[in-house]
Amino acid sequence: MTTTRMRQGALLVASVVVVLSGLWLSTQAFGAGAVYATIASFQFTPRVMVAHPGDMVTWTNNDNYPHTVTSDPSTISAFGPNSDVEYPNGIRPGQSYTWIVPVNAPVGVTWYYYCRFHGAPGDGTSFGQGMTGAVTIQQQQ
Ligand SMILES: [Cu+2]
Repeated sequence: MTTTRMRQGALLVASVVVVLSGLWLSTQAFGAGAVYATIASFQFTPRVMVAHPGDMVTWTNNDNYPHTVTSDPSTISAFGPNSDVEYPNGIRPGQSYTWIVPVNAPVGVTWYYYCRFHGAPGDGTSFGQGMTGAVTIQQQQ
């Protein structure tokens, strides 16, 4: 291979990298991020998640019992996670529930949630009792 060809090859690789990172950036700007949590041993892990407007937040039940992801009562709860919409009898073992953060979700807001079988709601600004978790909305980077 001549030096010229090697230079051309390197240029091609560099171009592909630039295009790919551009795609990645536009995907991020579009808000197609994904955040994951698991449910096991009557706990949400991680208990506190950080997401951005437009992100998909998915909980997967790896436990042996059904659980729910139920927003605490508050002014923002109507737009928060509510697994009953998809699974009225709870998220069964092996099932996943996905909530999409509203694209107009206020940055800095925290959705507190609980499992209505094994927990109790807080006042919308703090954890309730038993199985509880929270999703905090941060600014898109
Ligand atoms: Cu539960």
